[in-house]
Order: sequence, then C-alpha cells, then structure tokens
Amino acid sequence: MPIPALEAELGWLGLRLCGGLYPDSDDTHAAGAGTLLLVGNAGDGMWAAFNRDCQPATRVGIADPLDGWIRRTVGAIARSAEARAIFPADGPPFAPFQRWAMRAEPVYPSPLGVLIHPTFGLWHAYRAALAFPDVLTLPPLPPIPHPCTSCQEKPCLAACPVVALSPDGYDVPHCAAHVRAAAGRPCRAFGCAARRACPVGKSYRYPPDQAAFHMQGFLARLPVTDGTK
Ligand code: B12
Repeated sequence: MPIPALEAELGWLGLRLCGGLYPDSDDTHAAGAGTLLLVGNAGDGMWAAFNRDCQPATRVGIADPLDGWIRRTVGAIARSAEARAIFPADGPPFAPFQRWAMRAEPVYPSPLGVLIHPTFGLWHAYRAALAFPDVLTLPPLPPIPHPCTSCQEKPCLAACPVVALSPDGYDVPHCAAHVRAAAGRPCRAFGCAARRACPVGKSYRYPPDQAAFHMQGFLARLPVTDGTK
C-alpha cells in the first residue's frame, strides 16, 4: 500500500503517521522488520472517530474498548498493507515505543517523562507500529529544537497538587491515590493537571470527555492503594 493511501486510511480513524525508523538488529519486538512506521493520535481526531464507530452505549461492560477498536481497525490496515502490527500495550516486555518515537519524529522527553511534540505538546500518543519486511525510504528527521529548553517557568512541574511528578521521577501510587480521592476530581474530569499546565500545543488539548476516559483507563490498570510506595 503506498504511503499516501496508508495515511488516508489512518486519517479516517483520526490517526496520523508519525514517521518511521529502521529497527536495530537487537530489537526483539521488531524481529524480521526492515522498517517500522509509527501510528499515533494527536488532539481529539481519534476520539471523534472512536465515538463514531464505537458509540458510548455500546462500550458498557467492555474492558478497554479503545484498545479493542485500535487492534481491529489498525490490525486490518496492517494486514492489507502486508505489515505486522505491534501495539504499545502488548507486554510485558513492552515494545520501546518512546525510544522508537524519538528516532521517528522530533519528540523529546518532557520534565514529566512523556514525550513532548513541538506542535501537539503533550496531547499525543502512539497506537501501533507497522513492521514492514522491506527497507522503505524515510525522510530525515527535521531539525526542530526541544520545546522545553526555551520554557523558563516549567509550569508543568509546579501544577501537580500532590507533587507526584518531579525531576526524580513519577510517583505512580501517589498520583493514582490522589486522582481516586475527592480532591482529585479536577484530574478525573479534565485530565492530569501537570499536562494541562504545559503551554505547548494548547489547541490540541484533549476535550474533557476524552481526558476523563483516558484517566479512567489509567486508574483501571493500577491496584487501589493508600498512595504510599
Ligand atoms: C507501563 C506504562 C505506564 C505505567 C507507568 C509505570 C511507571 N512506573 O512509570 C502507567 C500505567 C502508570 C502509565 C501511565 C501513563 N502513561 Co504510560 N505507558 C506505559 C507503557 C505501556 C510501557 C512503558 C515501558 O515500560 N516501555 C518499555 C521501555 C523499554 O520502552 P522505551 O520506549 O525504551 O522507554 C524509554 C522511555 O520511556 C525513555 N524515557 C522516558 N522518560 C525519559 C526521560 C529522559 C530524560 C530520557 C532520556 C528517556 C526517557 O526511557 C525508557 C527506557 O529507554 C508505554 C507504552 C510502551 N510500550 O512504551 C505507555 C506510555 C509510555 N504511556 C503513555 C501515556 C500517555 C501515559 C499517561 C499520561 C496516560 C493517561 N492515562 O493519561 C499516564 C500517566 C503518565 C505520566 N503522568 O507521566 C504514552 C506516552 C506518550 C508520549 N507522548 O510519550 C505511552 C508511550 C503509551 C502510548 N499509547 O503512547 N504508563
């Protein structure tokens, strides 16, 4: 399938082609692949397509309906493109999507750990890698600087109400305990306060229903604890 046709198929799902890379020979997740093309979402495009194809009433009682929809739709596109689909949640061991992404497009580790994109800010994610047996021609990475270098204030680091994110890392149990508690209602309703404080890509912020959906998914993956490590 030619790349423009692939982009059109993904576009119908609100997904984007994020670039590609040549996997290393020791990259077990991509064994046998000559090229990986990464597929991701940014802003609310995927959310609109997911709600069109998988309306909220039909999702009741289904564990991780977004994951199922992505596997069905992107899996079908991969088959017709004669590629193998690799998904971020397959594991452990998980495929190194963030490491791959830094080689495929100009994204960089933000102070929060998640990768920042110069246009989409923190409002993007990776949904699949398409592994092609052939070595395809890829454009060079554009020389775009890290957006956090020129951000003096770093409001993301001051925005978490329970300081779960710091230069020392991400305290997942502390974050989840807060998000589950009464005081965590704004995080549940609108998404992570630290991500929302980032000035980059504000127009791509997830709408509240999408942010709440992802936050619910995040909580569902973690055991309920009192927040201490
Ligand atoms: C396990 C996991 C989690 C765990 C985290 C456990 C922990 N203690 O950190 C939990 C469930 C808590 C979690 C939460 C979230 N996650 Co998560 N998670 C993953 C998952 C499935 C595996 C990560 C992993 O272990 N990879 C294996 C290693 C080998 O892969 P890697 O790419 O080489 O990893 C490297 C990078 O992480 C890199 N790195 C990370 N930070 C930094 C910083 C610097 C300075 C450098 C140099 C490198 C670096 O170092 C790693 C080792 O090389 C990935 C998907 C995936 N397959 O990668 C998503 C993923 C990392 N998560 C993602 C997201 C968006 C989230 C959430 C924000 C989701 C939400 N609901 O809103 C939350 C909150 C995170 C936050 N506030 O920071 C995205 C990040 C996208 C992006 N823009 O970067 C990913 C890629 C999934 C996706 N579909 O895109 N997550």
